[in-house]
Amino acid sequence: MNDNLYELLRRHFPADPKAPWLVTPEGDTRYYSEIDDVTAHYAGVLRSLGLQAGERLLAQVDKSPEVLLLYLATLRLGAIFVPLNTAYTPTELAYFLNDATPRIFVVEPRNASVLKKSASAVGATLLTLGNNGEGTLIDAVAEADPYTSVADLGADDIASIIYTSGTTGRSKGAMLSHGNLSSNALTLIDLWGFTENDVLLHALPIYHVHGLYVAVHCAMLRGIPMRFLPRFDSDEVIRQLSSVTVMMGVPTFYTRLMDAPKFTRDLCQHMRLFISGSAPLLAQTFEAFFAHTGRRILERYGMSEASMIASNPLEGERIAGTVGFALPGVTLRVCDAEHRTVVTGETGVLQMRGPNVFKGYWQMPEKTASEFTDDGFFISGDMATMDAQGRVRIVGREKDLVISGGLNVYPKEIEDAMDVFDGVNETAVIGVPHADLGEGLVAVICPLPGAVVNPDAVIAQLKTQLAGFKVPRRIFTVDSLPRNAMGKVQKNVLRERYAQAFDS
Ligand code: MLC
Repeated sequence: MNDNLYELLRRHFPADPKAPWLVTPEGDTRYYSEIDDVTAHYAGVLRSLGLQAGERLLAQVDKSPEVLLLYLATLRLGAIFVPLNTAYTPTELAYFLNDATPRIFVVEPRNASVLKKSASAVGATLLTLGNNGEGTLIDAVAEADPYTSVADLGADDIASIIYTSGTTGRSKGAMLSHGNLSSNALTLIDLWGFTENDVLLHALPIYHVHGLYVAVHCAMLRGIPMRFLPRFDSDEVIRQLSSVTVMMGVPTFYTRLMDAPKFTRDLCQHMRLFISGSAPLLAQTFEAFFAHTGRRILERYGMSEASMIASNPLEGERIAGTVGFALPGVTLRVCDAEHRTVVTGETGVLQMRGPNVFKGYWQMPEKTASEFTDDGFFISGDMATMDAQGRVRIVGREKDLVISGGLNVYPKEIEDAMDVFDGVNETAVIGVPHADLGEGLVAVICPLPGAVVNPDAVIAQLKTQLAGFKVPRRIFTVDSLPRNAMGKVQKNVLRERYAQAFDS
């Protein structure tokens, strides 16, 4: 049997040639019946450029139907798709290029001249793909011989690498196999009760597991249409809502919708399901949404290393502040530092095992080994409790991590960048409550004696190096950072001190 995920998806394409796959707000409709032919042509182009099974295709491109076709073509060839956040700067991209050593790098036409040199430095062929379907990739399609087969793969072959920031400041590439992705998607379509009558609202970015895998695979395995928005925009979501039955989003989507005057209870009555993930859904958001719409958001829990892990039930009680139960086939346990399961209800580190759990970090065998227990459980780094029924509550993080608008940010990366700025002695970056983003980034800077640090200049300098979502929105200067007896910076003290930083 061929375990290529493309083959699984293709088996579920509807027989009706007019079954829509994607519909954009401009009314551009793509059909399931077109996918096989178009991806054969895309795959033909990629193959003619030398892309082989197991090699990487790196893509930093705006969301468009063509990007999904490129993803599917890469799967089809058996190559590895590596999507990157469009906010990454050339400095950040240089790291990903060196680490992933792709055969092909696909970029927006507007970025091609800047990135050409760094692509050729690692031997990658640069292709362009614009969000209006223009670029050298598309130009080449007309010439290419289509690749009409589907590479024969095993379940453990790698389909994709998703980069996650790391506690050491260095991004790690989580390797997800065809088996990881298919098992997860097959579980979710049943768990969340997808039927042929559903229509999915897709407003998420497609460079992370949430928008690319969870949303797209669920829709495609049921052969249902997606209303495909280039980005989240409350007005556009409200316009589309009457045409859809399921929405997936991060908590920010739900708070922004409630802030929009046109978002009414009536608009939501036909909706089958609102799903939230990627960041904690505050109990107050869950309650407010219920009061506003009469609908209880279904909160689920996941991460790049394991896609979806736990979910509140479709039928049965959805409890605010919990992420529900382990997905079928996934084993969860809450453990102490020695990896022993703690007493029911006590706090420990959440560990997991199952067909969804990734194959390790790209070219980091030691790091991979240190994140798995001897009996094969992945150590998530999230602190959790589990009740006697198996219901999980995430109560904190073992890692120094901030989640802003559904995007993970590791403070160490930003601290490392600022520590070498002129006049800076040391820095600490923290996340504090932010009404829109859940957590907002705050930097606390301790200047060198006699030096003056200008917050605006720090922000401007950071923006040249780091993606915008990693740049702190507030900067405070202090004479010294609070430390404990061991000399470690007490971030909890700083989080308390600056808890109101975004109140006004
Ligand atoms: C954008 N900005 C952010 C930000 N997104 N700042 C902090 N946190 C974020 N998440 C900044 C930009 O740099 C810019 O700054 C300004 O905000 C406006 O940019 P924008 O692009 O117009 O922002 P907006 O469209 O409002 O985007 C916000 C958002 C978006 C929340 C809608 O970030 C989003 O779609 N997030 C979803 C992320 C996601 O899919 N996560 C899944 C990860 S998978 P400036 O200074 O230039 O103005 C995962 C596993 C799992 O976690 O379980 O799902």
